[in-house]
Amino acid sequence: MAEPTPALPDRLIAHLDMDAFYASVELLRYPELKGLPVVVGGRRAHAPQLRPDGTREFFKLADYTGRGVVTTSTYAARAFGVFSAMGLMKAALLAPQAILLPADFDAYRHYSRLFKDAVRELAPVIEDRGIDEIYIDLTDVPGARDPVGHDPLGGARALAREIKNSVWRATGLTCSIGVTPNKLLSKIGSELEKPDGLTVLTMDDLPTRIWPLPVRRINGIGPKAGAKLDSLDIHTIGDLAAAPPALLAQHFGPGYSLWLHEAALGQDDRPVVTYSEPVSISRETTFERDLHAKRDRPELSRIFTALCEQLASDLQRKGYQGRTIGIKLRFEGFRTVTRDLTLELPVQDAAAIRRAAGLCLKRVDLSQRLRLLGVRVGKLSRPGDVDSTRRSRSAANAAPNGPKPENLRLFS
Ligand code: DCP
Ligand code: MG
Repeated sequence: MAEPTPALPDRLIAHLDMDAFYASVELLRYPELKGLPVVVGGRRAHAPQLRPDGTREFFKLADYTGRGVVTTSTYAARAFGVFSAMGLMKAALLAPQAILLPADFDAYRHYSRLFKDAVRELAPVIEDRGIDEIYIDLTDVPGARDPVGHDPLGGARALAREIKNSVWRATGLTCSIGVTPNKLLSKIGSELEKPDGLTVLTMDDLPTRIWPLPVRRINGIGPKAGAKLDSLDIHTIGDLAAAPPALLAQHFGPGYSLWLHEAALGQDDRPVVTYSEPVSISRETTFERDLHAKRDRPELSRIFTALCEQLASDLQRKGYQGRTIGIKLRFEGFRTVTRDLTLELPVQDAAAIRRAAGLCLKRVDLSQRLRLLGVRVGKLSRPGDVDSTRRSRSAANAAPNGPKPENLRLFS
């Protein structure tokens, strides 16, 4: 009698996430920084200067003053405790010798496209999850379900290794991949052996690899739910799997509690969605110092206009227009306020966005000083075809200041 072969899961889903993405792209340009603590998050003024002898002088984190935050850091910087979203001045205390670099989003978008194209050549069913991560459905990729020797997942493992090599050849960058029966577990899996990791898990690995992890590792358990679970003495995913469903239902409501329970058991049947439209596109900025709506009006107005212009160029580059224009304000003391309004017709140009966002601004009490301003465009659509693009362009030309206020419909 032949030995029973362990059953292959119905699906083989991969999650791929680039390692220290922005920082790694910077290292391609400045290879002399390899292995050093490097932080991305500065402004243009922090760009390296070329010395007469051709070498570069980099900006040391110790010399930073201001209120910027770490966008990302190399693993060498993370060893000092410097992570995304930390204030740069706090980071400077932990790693004063670290090099600070400004972000260059055009470069990151370029490498994002390169790595996704490289993966697509090997495995076409890809869900784009942002600049540095994708889900890949490997189920129907030839060879993915072939055993290698006694390893039923050998084919999947080999394919994932091939994807990593291909990303490296296309970009010079490393990534980490998790391969499991579903998106939920793969997202957790890709983090387990970062950087340059490859983690292949089956349901049998749940108790040893997943259950010991903190509940927050589940994508969908945010800070609020995490704190609530902590207060219920549910700390690990295993604790969550063992929690009485009635207790969860009592604290989280029927829908979310059911999802929590299933997530802890590693169940997730969401498909890999090959095409999805972004919900909204936004730009925001934290000021160097708090600004007051009246006293700092010219500066605020300049920043506001610049944000709207950047947003309009984002929309145009990505080929979107939007009907809902929103603003986000953060006041001293961190209170955050948003307002939006929905226009009758979608817009794409800076003047129209500025005008609508200006109306939103009028609905906020601006007596407190501001530390952050953001502008968002939602209810996105694509300007139908070439003709409709042309029509909307010529309409914009006819009325260079965008739609007249009476054409704006307010929904509060
Ligand atoms: N990013 C950001 N703001 C954050 C976190 C991240 O702008 N609070 C940006 C910078 C990152 C990129 O998004 O380079 C990808 O985010 P990740 O969470 O995947 O972080 P990294 O790729 O930098 O590191 P890791 O190796 O942990 O994936
Ligand atoms: Mg990443």
